[in-house]
Amino acid sequence: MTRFIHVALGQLGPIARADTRVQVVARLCEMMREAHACGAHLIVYPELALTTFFPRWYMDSDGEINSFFEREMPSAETLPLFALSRELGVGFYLGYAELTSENGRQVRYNTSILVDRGGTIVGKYRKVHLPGHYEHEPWRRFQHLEKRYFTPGDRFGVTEAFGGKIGMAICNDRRWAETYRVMGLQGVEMVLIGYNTPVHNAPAPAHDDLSLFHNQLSMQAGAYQNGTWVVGVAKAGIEEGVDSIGGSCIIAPSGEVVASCITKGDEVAIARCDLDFCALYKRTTFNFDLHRQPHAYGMIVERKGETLRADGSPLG
Ligand code: CDV
Repeated sequence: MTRFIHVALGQLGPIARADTRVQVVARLCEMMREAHACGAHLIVYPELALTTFFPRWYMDSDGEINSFFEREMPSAETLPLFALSRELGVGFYLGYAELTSENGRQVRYNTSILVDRGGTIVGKYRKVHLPGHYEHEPWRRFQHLEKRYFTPGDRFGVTEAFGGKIGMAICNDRRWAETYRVMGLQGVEMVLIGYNTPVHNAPAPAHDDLSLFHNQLSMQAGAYQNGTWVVGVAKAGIEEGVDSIGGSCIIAPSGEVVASCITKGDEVAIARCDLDFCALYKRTTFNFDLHRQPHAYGMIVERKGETLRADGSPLG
């Protein structure tokens, strides 16, 4: 039996600082309706899809910072998206800033959720690779304060949903081979990734002209080397004076792009993705059991209080 997911890219154009959650959710709902009309089962929205990309500003007051965060999901403002998901039978991936409490302390994460076709949250992921810096750096044209505003997540997992094994990552995660490989080792068949990537890279301006190329390069390599579909979705365009790349696309386990957005605004594009196509790569070129050589990679793992080599042998 062949397993297909009809996946829609739900690329967003800019969100202004003054835009309300209600306005943004209305845009997300409109795209979900369009995706449904095109036959989608799942729509993927970007990272931090409910607000402007606020880490570009230095803030000190908890009240101001927390105004960009969600205390619950669904919330009163996001409930219409969940209701529409249930009505249309379209699941979604949504990135947002999460404010929670752990041991009586407030903790902030850069989070994404996976919602099934019945409007129920079936997976949650917290961004592991947080880019940028902690303090105000006035030499930059704009700040990138993710390290200040977020605590890093601590794991990559795979959720059984939409008839397959679905993984999530967020923006900077897509540049790291480990992101795909850790989920690849769990048998992932589709990795969903939302991103906000300014064209200008302050610490490395020589890379500005390569920002779209590096986006594609990372995701195509991750797909091919792990025999998985990869769905990357941008918040694109000029937002509060900062230009961000588009380039949202769906990549097959062959590494080939099968659908992409062509604007830097709100745009839906769709592809029919055969999850069984992953097996062709997973059982041949990237048959991990047959061809990986973890003992040669110098990897060590912790298991039940013991430190072991990746092949399970004792370290000493
Ligand atoms: N939101 C991000 O994680 N952006 C980074 C930028 C700072 C390079 C990215 O990897 O696209």
